[in-house]
Amino acid sequence: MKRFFMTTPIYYVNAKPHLGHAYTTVVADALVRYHKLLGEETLFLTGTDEHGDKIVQAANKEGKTPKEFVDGISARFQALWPELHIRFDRFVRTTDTQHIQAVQAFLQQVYDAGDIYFGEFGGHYCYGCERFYTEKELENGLCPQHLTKPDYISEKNYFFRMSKYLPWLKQHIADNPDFIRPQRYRSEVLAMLESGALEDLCISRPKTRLTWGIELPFDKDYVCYVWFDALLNYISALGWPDKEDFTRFWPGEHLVAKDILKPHAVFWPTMLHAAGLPLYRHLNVHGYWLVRDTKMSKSLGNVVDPVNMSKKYGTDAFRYFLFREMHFGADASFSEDALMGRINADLANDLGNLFSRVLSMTAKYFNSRVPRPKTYQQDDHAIADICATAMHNYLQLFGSMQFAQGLESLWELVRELNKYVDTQAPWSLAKQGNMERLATVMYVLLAAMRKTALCLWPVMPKASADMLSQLGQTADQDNAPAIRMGEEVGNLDGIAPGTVLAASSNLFPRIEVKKDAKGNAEQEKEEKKEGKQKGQNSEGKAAASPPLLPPASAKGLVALEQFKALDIRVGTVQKAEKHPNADRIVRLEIDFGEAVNRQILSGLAEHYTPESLIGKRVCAILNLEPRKIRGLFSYGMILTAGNDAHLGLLTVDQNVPNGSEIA
Ligand code: ME8
Repeated sequence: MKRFFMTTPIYYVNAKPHLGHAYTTVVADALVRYHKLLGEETLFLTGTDEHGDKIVQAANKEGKTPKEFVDGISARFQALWPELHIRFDRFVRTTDTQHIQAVQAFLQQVYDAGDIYFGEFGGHYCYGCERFYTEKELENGLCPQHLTKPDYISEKNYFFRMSKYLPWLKQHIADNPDFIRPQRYRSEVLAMLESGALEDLCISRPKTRLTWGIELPFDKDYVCYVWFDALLNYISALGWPDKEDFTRFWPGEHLVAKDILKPHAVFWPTMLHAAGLPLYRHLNVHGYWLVRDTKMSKSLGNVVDPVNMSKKYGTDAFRYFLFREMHFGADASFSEDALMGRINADLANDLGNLFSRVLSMTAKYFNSRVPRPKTYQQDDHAIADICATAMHNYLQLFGSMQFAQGLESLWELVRELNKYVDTQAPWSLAKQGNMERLATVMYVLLAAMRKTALCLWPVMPKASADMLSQLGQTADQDNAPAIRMGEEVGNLDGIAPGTVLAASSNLFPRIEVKKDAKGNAEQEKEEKKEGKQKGQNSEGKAAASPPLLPPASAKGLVALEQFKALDIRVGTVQKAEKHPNADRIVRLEIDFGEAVNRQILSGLAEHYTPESLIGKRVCAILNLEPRKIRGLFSYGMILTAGNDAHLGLLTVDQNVPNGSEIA
């Protein structure tokens, strides 16, 4: 039996999980489910990364010991994943005894082999990344991740002879084109290896500077560098060096985003090679989820909470969107509008509608029992062919991480099935009393719907189980359907005549996009009114000039279109604090009825305390180009009246919803 071992990064516990963490973990979950459908034995590992300076700082902030702090957050991660229909098998924590012992055994082995040495080192240390940078790696003297100036630190430390293995690694990547995939990341790593910027890896931190880490087995005054410790989770969780799971499941399949390409593509394979262990199968690298073209981050206040989204729109619909919207490897932008669009178009209109109409017709014509098909005609063979091609492509594309394309090919089938309903018109066949043909048409539909539901189990486990049980199949969102996917492609079998079906189905109710519909309607009315005012009376004749000319504005005239191009909206301040680097500026997080609160910086600090701003209704222009002020971005401008001596906020006198447009 083939085995499939899947990992996610182990996440830092200094922040709450967001959309990015959810995406990686949902994709890993779906891949594991996909391999289950293929009949493989699977193991799915995720976990938390709990050592390092950042954790100590975060714990201090909350007045907790590092251990109390990490216990709390790690538990939150573990509890979160099932809410997103993620079923992991093993959860590793870098503070687990088994992990600590494995890290120490690994360090000792590499040390004994002579690949760890003690030396003096001076380097540019970024506290944000918890690592040293070489001169060449810095961008204009700044850390490329945090854009801050690293501190120059010189101290004695232990080093892993990574440079010794770099020529071997380059050859390995050259010989194995899909070791790192997609291609763009493989090229990036090869360029990194060509650049000569990589040196030996500093793998220790003196305890005088940091104590929250794993002690080196050969020197009690040092702890292990957090990345060296963290990467080893992938084998410590399998019980390396001596447990059976390691021999059963290693080598595994890794999934990460591009932010941690280098540790996974360079540090980790050289570490494994130095210890004489087989390398992982593939490093699968995805892009970033962005919000309004900017990376999500706590300081920008644009972090999307996956649990909120899944509660609001349904977990499986949210999962579907993640797979459909991001082309694996590239960045994707998240917006609630796009999410609602996908739900309405793909899930409610296409898939949901197919189930709803076919099941209610089968209830009406065959008392909710699968009819026995008679002779297949050309149209039925055509559907069988489309079904075989769609499934074949879907399975192949999914297996090679092309999820969006895979779903698109499955949706070609769903749309064809809806067309087939329209062209075969079962209602007419029923009217004509052509029950033989009607039975065949309904059977073809039900059989193809079952295949579709099976294919969707990795992406939408609960919806898939619901669809299957509506089709009279035993189904469970947590356990793979008892089928062999290989045997499902290329036929319309699998649904026995006589099977009792659900009489109706309402899988994905349409979401009413009220704001848009109403907004547009009102806008239309406005434009009609304006048409008249712009020099026409109701009969379309030219109106007389206004009797009184107003005085000219000091700023001259602007066209109405120019004013209308501004997106000015009402919002409520949720959070306000002083800008850390600018005395006159307040950093606000404002709810404009969007997926996430918007960060706006405003020169209000001399007129309002941050606390007094919380809860205030404000008006702001949202579509000004973002401006960076002393390291933070502002995504809009709050409207105020007055001057430096006396200033007030513009607000509205009625309780209109957040996000209401000012026009
Ligand atoms: O780096 N878009 O942990 P981490 C997509 N502890 N994915 C994103 C994302 C975004 N905007 N932001 C985060 C660490 N991710 C280390 C890992 S592994 C041995 C140690 C996801 O909490 C993505 O999977 O910063 C990324 O690689 C990971 O979270 C980083 O998680």
